[in-house]
Formats: sequence, C-alpha cells, structure tokens
Amino acid sequence: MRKRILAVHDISAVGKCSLTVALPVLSAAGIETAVLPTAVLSTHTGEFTGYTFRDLTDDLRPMMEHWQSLGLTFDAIYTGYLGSSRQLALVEELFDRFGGENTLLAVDPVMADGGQMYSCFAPDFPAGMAHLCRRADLIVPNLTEAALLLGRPYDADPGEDGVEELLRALAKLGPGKVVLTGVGNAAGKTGAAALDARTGEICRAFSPRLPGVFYGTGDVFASALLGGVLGDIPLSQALPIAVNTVYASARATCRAGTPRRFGVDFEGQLPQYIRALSRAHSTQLGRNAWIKK
Ligand code: PXL
Repeated sequence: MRKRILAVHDISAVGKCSLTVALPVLSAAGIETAVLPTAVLSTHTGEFTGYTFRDLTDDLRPMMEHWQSLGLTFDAIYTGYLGSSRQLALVEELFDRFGGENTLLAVDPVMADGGQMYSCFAPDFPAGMAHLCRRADLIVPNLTEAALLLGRPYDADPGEDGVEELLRALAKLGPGKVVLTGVGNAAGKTGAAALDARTGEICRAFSPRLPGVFYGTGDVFASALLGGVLGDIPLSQALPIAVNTVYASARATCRAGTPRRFGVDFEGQLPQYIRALSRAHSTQLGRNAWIKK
C-alpha cells in the first residue's frame, strides 16, 4: 500500500519553503502527503518584510481529533517550521496520538542558520525544540541548530572529528538517526553527515559549494531524504540523493539568476530525483532477492 506521511509545517505562500516544497517533493517520491499547516504567511520571513502571518495553532487539536475519529494512521510524521512553544507542545501531543510503533517521527528543528537564530523565535525555543527531538526517530539539524539543541557555541567548521562528535552528542538526546546538514569536507565541498545510532554507522555525502544563501534548501533536503527513507532506501543511499537534489536545485537557480529569496529551482530536478530513487530502489530489491535465495 502507498505510504502516507503527515507534513507539519507552515504554508509560506511565496518563496518556496516548508509545505510548498514538502508536498511536491514527497508526492514525487510516491508518498501520499497529508498536511497539518501551522500558519499561513504571504512569504517566508527571510529577506522579505511586511509579510502577513495567520497563526493556526488553535486549529491543530481539532484537526488531530477529527483524524482520530476517522481512525487515520500515518507511516511518518515530518515536522519543520513551528511558530511557537505552544505549537511545540501540540506536536508532542500529535506524537502521543499518532506516533505508533510503525510511525517514523522525523523532526527538522527549523530555527536558525549561519550562526543566528531566526528573529521570530523566543530565547527558550531551542530548549523546547530539544525536548521534541528527544521523541524523534530521525532529526535533521544544520550546524547552527545542532549548537542550539546542545546549548553549545556555534562552530561553522568543526572538521571531520568534530562532526562525528556532534552526531554522537545529538544521538544522546534520543533519536535513532541523526543527519547533520551544511557540513564541509577537506576538499571545500559541502553536504551532510548521518549517524545510525543503532549500528554506529556514519555516512557522508558532498557536493560542490555554491556561494551565498539559498532559501528553502533545508526543506528540499529533508523532504528528498524522507522520500527515500520512506521508500525503504537505506540512509546511506538516500543521503547522496538528497544532497544532489539540493545541489542541482541551487545550481539551476544560479544559472537562471532568480533572486535568492524566491527559493530554489527544485521543480526542474524532480525528474532526476525520481530516477535516482527508482535506481536505488531496484538495487535494494535486487539485494533483498539475493538475501532470500
Ligand atoms: O524553511 C525555513 C522556513 C520555513 N518557514 C518560514 C520561514 C523559514 C525560513 O526562513 O521563514 C516561515
């Protein structure tokens, strides 16, 4: 049966991040994507001023209650941008209500980048987010968010050993899988590193580094990664697929000369993303058939 994920993010109507990225990317991966919208904004909050913000906190519990009355279940719950500490508490309630044994709980602790917490968050927000991460099976922080979750100073370039130490410290919070984004390597590339705390296995994937800020790439990355993981592709194979999808989206945006605040051209990369998933999937099927023999 087709898998169903619940994506819990805001809708930034313009600017291509959060739900306007998660929905198309996960759908392209063949995953039914239900949504719990946390807020509706006219644009995202980076490099735009004067945006509207309709808070949907009061709608979250009635929506959960309706779904429970229908007996709905989810194969995964994927949370991203949450607007307030009250929403963090409601997401914990969502995990209590729908987070059964077979539901993957994925938390992207969206709150900061480039050493800075987004200005809309209160100083106690990182502690609340760390509490939510304890409940997750998979977390996807960038280096700034990792520092905030651990209550440490931000280090933009922790080196290979530093990244491993960060991954292990984050796993101690509770999640079985930790994926750290915005990690550099000695060759000047950028990418992600992942730890499976159950096996101790660490994997990495890198792409060339493009200069400047790209909005929404965290959401493209996490959505593309989850599309792979939910398709039963091992983390070590889903990781380079997600890194390549982000790189190709950012490169296409640079070539088109689109102003950065309007997000990245992920749409043009979806055919390649689908092909990469399907290649990884057939390798995986082949491997399983071999094991059965
Ligand atoms: O994906 C990051 C994000 C999501 N939602 C809103 C944002 C941002 C980042 O700036 O402002 C509203």
